[in-house]
Amino acid sequence: MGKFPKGFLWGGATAANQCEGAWQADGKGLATVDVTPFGPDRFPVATGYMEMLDCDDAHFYPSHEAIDLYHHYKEDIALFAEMGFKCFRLSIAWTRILPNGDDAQPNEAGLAFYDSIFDECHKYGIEPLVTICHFDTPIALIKKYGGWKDRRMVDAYVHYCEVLFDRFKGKVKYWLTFNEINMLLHLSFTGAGLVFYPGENVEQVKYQAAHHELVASAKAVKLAHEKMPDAMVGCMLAAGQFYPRTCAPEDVRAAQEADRDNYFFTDVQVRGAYPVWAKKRMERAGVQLCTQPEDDRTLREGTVDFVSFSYYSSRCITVDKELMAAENAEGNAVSASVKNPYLKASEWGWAIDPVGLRVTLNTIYDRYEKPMFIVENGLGAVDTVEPDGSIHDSYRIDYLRAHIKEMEKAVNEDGLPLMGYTTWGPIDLVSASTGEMKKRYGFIYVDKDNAGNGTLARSRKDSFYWYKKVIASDGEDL
Ligand code: BGP
Repeated sequence: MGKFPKGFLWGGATAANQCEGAWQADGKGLATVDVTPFGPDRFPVATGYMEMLDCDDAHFYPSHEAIDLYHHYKEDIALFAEMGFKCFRLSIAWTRILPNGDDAQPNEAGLAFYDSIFDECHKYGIEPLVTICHFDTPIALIKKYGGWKDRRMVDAYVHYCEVLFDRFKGKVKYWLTFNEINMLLHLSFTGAGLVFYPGENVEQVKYQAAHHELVASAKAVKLAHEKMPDAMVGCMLAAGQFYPRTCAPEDVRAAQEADRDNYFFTDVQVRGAYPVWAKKRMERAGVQLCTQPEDDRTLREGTVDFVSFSYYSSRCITVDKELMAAENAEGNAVSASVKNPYLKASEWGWAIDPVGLRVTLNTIYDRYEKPMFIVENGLGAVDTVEPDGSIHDSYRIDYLRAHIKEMEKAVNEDGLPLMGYTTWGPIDLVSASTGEMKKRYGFIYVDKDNAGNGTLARSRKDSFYWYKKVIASDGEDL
């Protein structure tokens, strides 16, 4: 007697670039992450990306080895199976399949690698959930086109999808078109391989790129349905409700507008058209979207089957400029926000808000009335290995337990349709925002440090045994 619907997909989620390593193995080409260094200049936000693309050896690039899942996948999937995973969310590295992003012939070694991964999953009855593009635009396409600002990226992506669908139909039923598509507006290089040239209207470039990704996503959904009638294709949003810092109507309005940064993309992916406010927003920013006559129809015909999202925290917004300036002084936040005085935060300053997960689930359902899937949730924390090798990560268990409780209420008290729950980084991996190893999310510890040292040995943390119990009892035994 579990607390979740039959077939609920419990599991964990990863991204190729944060765990596979083997950055040049078996014909793989370069992607954005391979030239994203460790340290403060990880996310260049001004112009001048181009010189980064030469992959200067003076830097340390965490994704080059990562946790070497490329050579450890059997061991790692066996550990997921031991926890009782029903689902493993992973991404396919575009440049393992098409090293230049748009090669006519795919790289057989890359395809074979994912074949083995899927076979290994099915051996244990684990359903793969595949993100087609997770923060790894091919460098060759950036050099050629400047990333997603160029319309030709749509064809390259659709060609890539065609290769994947033809090869993996029958092995993969659940697909996501772009990871955290809304991050394009904030982490433009990571999200969409965007390179800005001096004098360009940054907003114009971002929204144009967004349009191309939306068209590409819609085409992928349609193609997936044509090639795999059983397929379920979802969008993927970095979610987390924006709260007004006070009940001043101006703060409430500011929060509504901030939330729209999230829903800009999903509104199109779920409803099949731009909402009116989005058009006005672009107009105000001086954006003139360059479109093709068939785009409206493409967007309409390519709506997703479900809405998936990551949830780590909620955010607070205010119109109080001084407060905003004071709290965002370091300028390293993904999107500007202020502290919520009612919430504690992680060591990396991310507010911990389990109730916010229930709020977010309800907001998304009210807006779309589609099945939902929580495909990322978790606590990034520093773990201590005891002399006997054990790792007592009660803080991680507390975080996840509190979130699962709220998710359960959303399902049983609010009646929301939830397909599954995959925690972020079930095995420690490289952090996307910082490049660190010490920001760990895993149930499985990996012996590797920020400088890349370590044996890569895997070991079970306390949370490993806890999550196994949660899955076995279908959420009953928390
Ligand atoms: C999401 C990304 C993931 C992941 C996660 C945790 O934004 O989809 O790739 O890394 O955040 O973030 P971080 O690794 O920065 O702690």
